[in-house]
Amino acid sequence: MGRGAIPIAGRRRLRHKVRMIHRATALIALLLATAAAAQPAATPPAAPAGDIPANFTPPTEARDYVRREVMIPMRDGVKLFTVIVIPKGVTGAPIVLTRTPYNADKATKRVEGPNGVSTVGLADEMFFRHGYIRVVQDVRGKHKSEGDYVLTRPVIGPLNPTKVDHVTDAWDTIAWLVDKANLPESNGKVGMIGSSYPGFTVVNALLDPHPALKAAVPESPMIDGWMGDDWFHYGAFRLANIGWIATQTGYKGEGKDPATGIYDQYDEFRRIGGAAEWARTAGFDQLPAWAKMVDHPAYDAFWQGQALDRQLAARPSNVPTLWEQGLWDHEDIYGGITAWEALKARGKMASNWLVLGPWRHSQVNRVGRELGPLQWEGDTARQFREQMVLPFFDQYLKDGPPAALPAAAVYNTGENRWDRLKTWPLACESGCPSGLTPLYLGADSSASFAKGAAGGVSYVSDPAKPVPYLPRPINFDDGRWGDWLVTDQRFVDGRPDVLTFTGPLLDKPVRVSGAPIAEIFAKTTGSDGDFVVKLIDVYPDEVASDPKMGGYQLAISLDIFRGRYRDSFEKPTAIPAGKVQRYRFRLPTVNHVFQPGHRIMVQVQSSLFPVYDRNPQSFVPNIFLAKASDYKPATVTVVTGGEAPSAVWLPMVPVDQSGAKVAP
Ligand code: PG9
Repeated sequence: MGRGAIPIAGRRRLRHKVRMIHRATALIALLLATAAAAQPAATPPAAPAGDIPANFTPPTEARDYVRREVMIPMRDGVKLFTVIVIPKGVTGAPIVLTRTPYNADKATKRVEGPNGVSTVGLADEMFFRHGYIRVVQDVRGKHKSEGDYVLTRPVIGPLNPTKVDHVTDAWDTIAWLVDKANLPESNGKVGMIGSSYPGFTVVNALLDPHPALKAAVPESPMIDGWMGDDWFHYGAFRLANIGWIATQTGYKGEGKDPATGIYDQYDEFRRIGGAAEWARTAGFDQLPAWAKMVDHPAYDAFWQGQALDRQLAARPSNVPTLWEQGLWDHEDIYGGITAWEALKARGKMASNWLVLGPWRHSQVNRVGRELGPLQWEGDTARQFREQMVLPFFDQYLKDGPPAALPAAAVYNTGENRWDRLKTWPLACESGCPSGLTPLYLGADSSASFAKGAAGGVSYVSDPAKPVPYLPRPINFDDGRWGDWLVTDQRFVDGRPDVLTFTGPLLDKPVRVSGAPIAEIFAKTTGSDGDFVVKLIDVYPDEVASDPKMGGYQLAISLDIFRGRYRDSFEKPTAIPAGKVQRYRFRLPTVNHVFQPGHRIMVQVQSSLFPVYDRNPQSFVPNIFLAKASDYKPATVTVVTGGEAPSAVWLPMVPVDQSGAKVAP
């Protein structure tokens, strides 16, 4: 037996031991495997996934509407983001289209719930209820639309060398919408509606309307940015809108107001010279739209070429159009009525109607029961939407019964009711039932229908202390912007730089219906200057039904005129020092009754700040670029009576010339 040899009995014992060891090992392995199966694998912890899914979509099954988002191709290949909201199950339905720079997605997604009326919002509620397809589109270059954005893009021509404008974009959009392959639910008829900028896009569509555009409702449309809408009034620049240029053109999507770190904007703008200085500090040198503004302070070809009333007169359409304008529209008080008048002058009254309501800017799309302290007979905005717009669209888009609208439905702000008029205005310089009646300003601070002896009243207008448009502090976002035109003017009555002319206590009603004309004869020690004229209804000392109205000075019409444009809007000239000049301008339209116990008042001043920029009162070629040292006090004398009788020419009409009521 060699080294290490084991005897047989020993080998058996050994084999037995080895078997026992194998069995034990297998048993341990089995136990370990069982234990392992019962325990989770010890893998490294996963990275947290977060609670927000990539796409959370609210359920849509319960919706009573279908919402589609489409990109509609324009003729140059650019695609415009368009939302289509369809009441579920409709067929053969008319389309109501709005083209906006204010975010189509948001406008059609107010609430993402089951009810279409809440999704489209208050102004569109009636369209939804009455089975209209609602379409809202982002204009080119804004929000989700492709292409370049140009602020209030002019029509193709000298100011727009491209092949597209809002006229072609509206045409291409309508062509796409009425193609059954794209929108089988439609009846092929389109109406357009929109307020302010979206009103401007409606008016553009009328310049070369697609045949399927059957009706249009431009609400407070921006028509002439220089003459009396958003940018200037008769040459005075509206600082109130300067920030909007950055919100609108500084960003493709939602914009932000420039923040300057000063709450009281009276101080903010008073600390600088011309608006260009402010704009520089706000970064506006990056904004082409601002550069254009600064390059065109006067009513030159740039502004004339964009004025849509001129465009409409040159190519009037036959599309039935219902024009809306607020009587206290604090942004676009000029355009709607001026456009309507341009079409009237072209003999287009059979297809154009006018509605003038007691509203601030765009209030037609909200609640219209009141404006500032003034209360109306019911919700006048709703009356407009449901009793005027809806029957109008029903007639032209659904072959409904005639809407039976009067030529002009004008709210009577003195008697608190709608006047339904066959003709408008009831008094004007020529071609109206009545002419204008001068209300003379007197050297004794009177306002009288009798001309007084020659005289004058003077005040010092100091650009260092401009007349505020609201009690200070003033911030355009302080909630008072929308109602400022109806602010009680007593807060400036008595200032040494505000002239107040007051008429006698009225013993019978005085009705005014049309546009008053301010005719101020004045001299100044400066070489430029502004004139602000307010036509005011002074309430009785006590008003039992509404005590806070006791003595209220309600401006029923007011505007500003930049003196350098007295002879020509296109070519401003310096005012010869000390020489009487005439400043004649039309004030915003009124339809009012001064009641017995009230008084008629006129106020004249030389600034309205900071809604409007200050006039340096020394002539400079471009007021945007004026330096702080250019701003100088001037003594202004308003000449009264005699050969140069300053007056406000009133569109006075007999009191019984009102029409029947529109049912509330
Ligand atoms: N008033 C605004 C605006 C319109 C057009 C140009 C500039 C401003 C608006 O409310 O849309």
